[in-house]
Amino acid sequence: MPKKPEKPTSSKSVPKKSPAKPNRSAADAEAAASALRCYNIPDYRLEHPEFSIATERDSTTGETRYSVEGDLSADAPPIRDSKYLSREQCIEIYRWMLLNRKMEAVLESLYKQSKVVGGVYFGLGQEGCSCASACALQKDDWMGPMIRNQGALLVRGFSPADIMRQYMAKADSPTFGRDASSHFGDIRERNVSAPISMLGELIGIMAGVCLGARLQGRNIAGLTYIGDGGQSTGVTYESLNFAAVQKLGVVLIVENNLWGYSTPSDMQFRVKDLAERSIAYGIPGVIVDGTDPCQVYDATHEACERARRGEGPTLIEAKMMRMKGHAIHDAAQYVPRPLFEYWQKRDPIARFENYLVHVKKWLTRESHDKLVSEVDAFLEQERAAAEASPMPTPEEDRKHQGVYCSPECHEIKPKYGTVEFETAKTLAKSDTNEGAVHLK
Ligand SMILES: Cc1ncc(C[n+]2csc(CCOP(=O)(O)OP(=O)(O)O)c2C)c(N)n1
Repeated sequence: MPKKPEKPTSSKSVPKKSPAKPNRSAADAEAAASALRCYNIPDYRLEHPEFSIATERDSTTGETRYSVEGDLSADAPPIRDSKYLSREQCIEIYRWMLLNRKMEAVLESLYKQSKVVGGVYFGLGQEGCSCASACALQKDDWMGPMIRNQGALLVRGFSPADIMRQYMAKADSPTFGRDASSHFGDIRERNVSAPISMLGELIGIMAGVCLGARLQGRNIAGLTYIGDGGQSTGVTYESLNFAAVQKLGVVLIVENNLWGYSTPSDMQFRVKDLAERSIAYGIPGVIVDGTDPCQVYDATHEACERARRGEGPTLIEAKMMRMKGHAIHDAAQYVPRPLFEYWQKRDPIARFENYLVHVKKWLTRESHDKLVSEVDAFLEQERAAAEASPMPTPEEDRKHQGVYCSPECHEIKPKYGTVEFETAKTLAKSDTNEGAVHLK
């Protein structure tokens, strides 16, 4: 039976409230706002830090300075046990994280030796998020990494030498020396779209990839990432809304690393948690500690499973801290030092090492140190190979036909066969897929 509409409340029946206190504290205002909020977002974190960045402008110099307001004294939380990861998988993720961090240290030293063409971007402090999320993908899924997700590129099958060659613009780098930094992918074998500089564009690409797979009769997960700054772009909204409406398997990790270049996240958005934005898209959202690989893996795994079941996108907010500047040229002097110290205690690699060696005892000190030496030795080989690679020559470069190639240059075959559209006639007779109808 339909519910009887409720009577509108007359203004007379509204109980009289005492007038709002002037100058109520920020905490009172926050509590009042929370009381109005009527949705809950699952939050896997084991701590809920409460601090914010205050902005001061120096009236004489006009310079902007930031300071932290709130309590930064808490010890780091433990790693949360994964619901899905085995001992071997945890050790594997740890190995990827080490490789990610140590490879970036090599890139920094190559840059300092003037061997890098252009800048270097780092994911320091974000390795757990990049590596654990990429580990949740299956072979048929897709990934659209951003510039800080070099760990995800490693997991998806690029070698450290590929990434080093790319930064050094070598002839045998993934883009043959045309692009420095990580603007490369592999749409044939590894299902990786290249990062796109225009922030937010990758979300639409991943939605399109998922739609393409749907039209060919399968649902896949399309994992991509966006920063706390980048998620403010219009294309982020448009793309995720499209994915939500079409139930496409986009898994969007919003890497809330507290800074978008030199702008603190407190100056970028008014919501408390960026995962709240999922409510407006009508999709599930979840908050994880981005420095805890088990939380990141579990949330991404669950989102990918939903995606593969055709249930649509998920927004995962991973909270963490960008532990270096935007790129190597940026000393991040605008970041208040206590904030670095707070997040240093939450270093994902140190905490995961402690978890594996001391909490779970899945690695002994010896087996841990052996793993670290193996990563070091592997990276040394990769560095030597990348440095030995030749620089491109004009003759060699011509073979690659320039930046824009003509249609006959090389064939891109449809990944899953040709798309079969339903016509209006056949549609009437058969169960057809909704995407194909829309395209007609
Ligand atoms: C649409 C668009 N606007 C501006 C830029 C310039 N830009 C490049 S990176 C960046 C900051 C991004 O910050 P965030 O999204 O938080 O990612 P983070 O660097 O912190 O990982 C900006 C503004 C861009 N690339 N694209």
